[in-house]
Amino acid sequence: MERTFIMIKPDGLQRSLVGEIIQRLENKGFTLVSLKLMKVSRELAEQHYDVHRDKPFFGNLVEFITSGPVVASVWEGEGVVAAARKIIGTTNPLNAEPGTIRGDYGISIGRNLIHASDAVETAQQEIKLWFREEELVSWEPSLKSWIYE
Ligand code: D4T
Repeated sequence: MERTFIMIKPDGLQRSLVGEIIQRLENKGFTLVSLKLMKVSRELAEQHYDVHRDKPFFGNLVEFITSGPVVASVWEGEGVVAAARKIIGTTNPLNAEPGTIRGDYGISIGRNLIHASDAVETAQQEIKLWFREEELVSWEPSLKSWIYE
């Protein structure tokens, strides 16, 4: 089973969208493997966004992510990495399709509510960066046979 890393950013918390966002992922049928509310250190933020280190928006991005608490989570399911990106919508919320999280709730690219890993390999690296092995809980949802054929 594939796993992905999903983080609700400080704007998602300030706007009271934590429950709504988690609900959408649960409704789809994905399984929650770990969940924590945390204040992100500058070191972790810089490591997480390392690929963007040379971009002009890097400073603001790190400031933003460290500005308030985030909700970090790990989700499991068939094709969860790509599917979660679809549920979330394109990076710029103004262009994101209605029905996606960013499409329904966002306007600015710097306030796009949520992060999800962009590939299976990235997901593995991000889960390792944000969670200790013992924080990941493997469990078998009893509804599984009603979600998967
Ligand atoms: P994240 O990583 O937050 O899930 O977003 P995406 O995967 O959809 O988009 P990304 O990596 O290209 O961008 C990371 C993060 O930077 C912010 N950003 C991005 C920004 O503030 N200005 C910009 O011009 C871009 C491209 C938004 C998401």
